[in-house]
Amino acid sequence: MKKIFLLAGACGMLSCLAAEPRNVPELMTTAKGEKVASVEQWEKVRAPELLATFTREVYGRRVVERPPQLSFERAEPDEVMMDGKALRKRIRVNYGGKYGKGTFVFTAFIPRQARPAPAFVLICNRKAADNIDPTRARKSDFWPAERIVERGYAAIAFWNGDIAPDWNTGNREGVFACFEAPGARKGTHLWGTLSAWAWGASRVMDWIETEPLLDAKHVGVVGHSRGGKTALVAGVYDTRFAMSCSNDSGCGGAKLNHMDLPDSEHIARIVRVFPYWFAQNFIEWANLEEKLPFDQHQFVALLAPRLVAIASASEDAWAGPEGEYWSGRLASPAWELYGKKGLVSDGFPGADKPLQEGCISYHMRTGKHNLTSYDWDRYLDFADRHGWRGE
Ligand code: GTR
Repeated sequence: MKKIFLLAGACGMLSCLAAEPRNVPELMTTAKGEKVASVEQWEKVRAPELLATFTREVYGRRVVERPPQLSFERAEPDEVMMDGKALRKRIRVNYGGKYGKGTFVFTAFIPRQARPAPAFVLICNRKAADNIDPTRARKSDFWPAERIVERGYAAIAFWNGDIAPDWNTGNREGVFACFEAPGARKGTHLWGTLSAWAWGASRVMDWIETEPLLDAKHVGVVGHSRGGKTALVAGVYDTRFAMSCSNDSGCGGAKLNHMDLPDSEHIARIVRVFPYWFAQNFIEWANLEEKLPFDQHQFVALLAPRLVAIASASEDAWAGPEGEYWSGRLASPAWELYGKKGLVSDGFPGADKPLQEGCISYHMRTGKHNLTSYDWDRYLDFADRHGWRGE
């Protein structure tokens, strides 16, 4: 792959090798070659064009959004927990389609306060019993639910594997099996598993809209790694999410493919190991990064004018921190169309120097590939900053 690097200032291990992306596909030029100069042109022409591209080439076409057969019930009685600070709800989502029925249970810890609480929905891609334990006997920094509640937000979580297993089942399991005829995927660009997990987050959102203790206008969706890719997908395909938090999402998430970051994951590798995460068309783009006519800054831009938080970790070269940062930078013109600021920054920041001035937050935490309370605190700060607690 051709390397066109610009050496930037020598500050910090990653930034002294900092590259600037080159030959990145245009964000603000339509397929017909017109410059996008208004919100109307963006919303009517350019954004739909990009959404169609990402649906066809990367994440796949969903065969269902909110299914007609959808209901919620209490999986367990509500319980006051966390020393009286939270009301726990365990909700079972039941859904059905032409080919079968599905169900999953999620947990919500809602702060006991007078006004409806803003919320964060975690798409948990790690072992549920250890990381999103509804009894709180096991606590994990991956989902610091007590801390989230203490800061005035509801902590909601579900396990991605309950929506669709994280392996290639064709369409024999999970949500796919309810809505697709057996064998229907051949030669199509139907949704991959990332899109299916994001669909699960939207069903949780369906419930949030029915729950008077929650403020459905201020709900963020959070995910780490494969979940971080999913959090972007969730926000792009469901505009009810007011914030998408994409933690260490890398290739297929926030990382720009056009940046040649040799230690990071590339398309050839991700589609070899995880072909089922994506539309089958994405496989064809292996080793063609330089020729890709689209890139992830355009996908991030589809979240405008809502809030986006992109996070990296300093020892997570596999996810490509600079590539994650740059998709935020290059997505920013979409926010500017709305008279807002995107990612306000004059260069790739060092570790633990969060950038939160505009509507795109970026931070790189010192440490390894992980979601920690440091990251959560940045997401909560960002929501506070935008008045989510109504103060
Ligand atoms: C890796 C994969 C990454 C990332 C990660 C994870 O194996 O290459 O794209 O998603 O898994 O989800 O932890």
